[in-house]
Amino acid sequence: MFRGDSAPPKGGIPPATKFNNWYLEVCEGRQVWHYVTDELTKIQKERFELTASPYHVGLPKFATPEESGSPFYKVPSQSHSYEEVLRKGVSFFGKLQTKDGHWAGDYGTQLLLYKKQPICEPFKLEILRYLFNVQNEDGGWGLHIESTSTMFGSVLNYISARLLGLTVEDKLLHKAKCWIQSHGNGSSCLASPQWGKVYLAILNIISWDAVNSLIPELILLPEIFPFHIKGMWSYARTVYMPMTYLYGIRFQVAEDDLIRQLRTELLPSSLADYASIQWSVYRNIVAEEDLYTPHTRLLKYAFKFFNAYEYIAPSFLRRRALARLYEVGVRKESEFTKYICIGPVNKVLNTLVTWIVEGPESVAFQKHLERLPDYLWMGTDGMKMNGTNGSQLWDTAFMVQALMENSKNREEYRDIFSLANDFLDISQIRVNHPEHWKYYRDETKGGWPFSTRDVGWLVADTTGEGLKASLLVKRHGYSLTPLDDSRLFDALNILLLMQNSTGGYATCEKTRGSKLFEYLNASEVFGDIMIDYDYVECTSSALQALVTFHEHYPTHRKQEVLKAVERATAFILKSQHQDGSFEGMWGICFTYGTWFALDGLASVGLYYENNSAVRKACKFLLSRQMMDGGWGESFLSCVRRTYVNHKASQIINTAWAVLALLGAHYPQKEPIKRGIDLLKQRQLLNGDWPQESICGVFNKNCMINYSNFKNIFPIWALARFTERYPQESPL
Ligand code: LAN
Repeated sequence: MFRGDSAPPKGGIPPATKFNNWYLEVCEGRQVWHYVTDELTKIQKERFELTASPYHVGLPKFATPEESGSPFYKVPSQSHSYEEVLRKGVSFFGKLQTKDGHWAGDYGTQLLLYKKQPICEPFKLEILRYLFNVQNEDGGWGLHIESTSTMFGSVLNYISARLLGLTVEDKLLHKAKCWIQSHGNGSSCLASPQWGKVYLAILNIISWDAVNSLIPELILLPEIFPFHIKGMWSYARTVYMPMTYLYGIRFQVAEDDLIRQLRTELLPSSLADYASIQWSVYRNIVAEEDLYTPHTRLLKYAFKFFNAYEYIAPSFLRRRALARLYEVGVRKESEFTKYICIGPVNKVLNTLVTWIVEGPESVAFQKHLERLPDYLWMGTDGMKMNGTNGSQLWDTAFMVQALMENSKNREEYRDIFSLANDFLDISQIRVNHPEHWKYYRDETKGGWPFSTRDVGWLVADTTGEGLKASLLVKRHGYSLTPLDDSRLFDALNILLLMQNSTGGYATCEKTRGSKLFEYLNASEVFGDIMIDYDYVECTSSALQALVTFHEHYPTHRKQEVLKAVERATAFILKSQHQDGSFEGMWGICFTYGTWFALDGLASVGLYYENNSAVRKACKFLLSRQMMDGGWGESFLSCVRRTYVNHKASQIINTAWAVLALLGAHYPQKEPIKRGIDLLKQRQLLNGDWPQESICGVFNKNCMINYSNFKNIFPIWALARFTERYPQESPL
């Protein structure tokens, strides 16, 4: 069962606010929640999402009388034909398309994403509801909603609840405090991993001396130096820079009563005398529950050296390093992303650094505050900070492709396509950031982001999916304003630029740094974060887009496109594991990777009948089919990097496996039909599908919720199936 979906939650925390008063407003992909207690004005009625809002907060808006007792429509659908299941699915999900053409959704992830900031009452209450909704039975919090308790999750969520006004007398907080005090082998909060220690130091609960050096001067090394931060993965680099800035100036909030109380609540009781704590002893201590990537020997030596260097760091060098960190990591990153920032972690750190450097009244700081709500999502389980400012482009591009495969009913979806095209249009990045190279940024013109254009970061595979979807709408004439050729050429240009020498594609940039960089991964909780690697998913999306582009424009940069296609195909084939599977890194896990790989290979004409790698991959999928006809993969597959069965089949895994088999032209209908039957059985009366286990992942160890996948992928699988087997009817 999906933990975040339990409302009323375990423990039965009642709704903190009136669900009817929550309204989502969207504009060019931007999603902002409002709490309105008065009658809506005319303008509000026009601006707010009157259909999607109640759905997202969990109101039974589309319920029929039988359903109304159950806020989550736990009533199976009674459809008789696959066609009917598909139609119901589309009709339901189609209604949730927002005014600007995308599908909004919950993108909750790590349980660390709350920070001290002025916050209004309904938001505060709903954040608290969420925190308690996802608290584990043992009182702690995990790294994500399905994880067992960790020090990182427990300490930061405990602090969040205290900052939001709860006292230690609160029963659930007391339990959390006991968890923290009884873990970490006597070190309690001091056994937090590096990022946790950084937050604790910022909040003045511990000293910066408990944190290993973050080496601000690294940024001053010549760019060709193998460990220059320019070579780091964009997401790691953008967090590292403001964090290192705060470390460099040893920033701490002023001590007050609350801070003093938090120190006594969180630090080990054996360390009663704060002034005499030997902080440096704790630098390398991490709770066993948290440790995923232990320090390498190289990192241990590096820390010894750099911790010693801290005592003699020349102040002129430190000043220069801090100035550069601020310029690249905070000022330009904020400007280029319209103050949204690449993700929630650097968003909050950059807001803080801007407050310190520019002051609370500064324009830059005010702009930062304006963009904080972009991350807050009001879900069925309360309010949370999303893992990015949404997954708008990603969901929309998939949905367009899913519906396109249903050729019989395509005409009926004209309005959906046309609106979605407006969104694809508005979200393509149209410019390169000024003097981007100075700030370690590459070209962006022509790319698509994962969420919204304002973020200004493109991703290789979101560019691929955005390009495919735009080309399909254009090909079928479903929009009066399809994208101009020049815009599509720009997207192609990005895809050609981003291919690595391996033939593979990474995420936001070409791979820059050496793999040796990973030896310096100090995060302790994440795997493979230091550089941008090649990924099967990114490569497959790019490959499919190149092929689709070439079908449209066979002569445009023909040789380059064909060469890129060939190299990407070779990369995918090389990535196959012995057992025939492909490991996915952004969804769970081998099912996800294998779907991407097989669709990629199918795009270049490699199918079951003519390719042994495809046959092997199909065999792998079939070996994982469960008794009930579905597929179910646990998030532990990503953590352990080997297939782990979920205890129950999952709608989304099933849809991926079915799509993969159909895409590969697997010749036998029966196993596929059993999967489709499962999707049919799980459909709810209103055409929705229930939220099951979490299905996204990043950095091996942290899961993330793609709430729209439960609709998009069953629809897509049904569309592909009914297209292939139009006469087929359910048993
Ligand atoms: C994402 C989300 C999208 C994802 C895909 C496009 C699906 C993938 O194919 C490429 C990588 C990418 C862009 C990706 C990278 C890492 C992200 C940004 C995330 C998983 C969303 C959140 C994560 C980010 C690092 C999380 C930051 C928050 C922390 C608490 C560490």
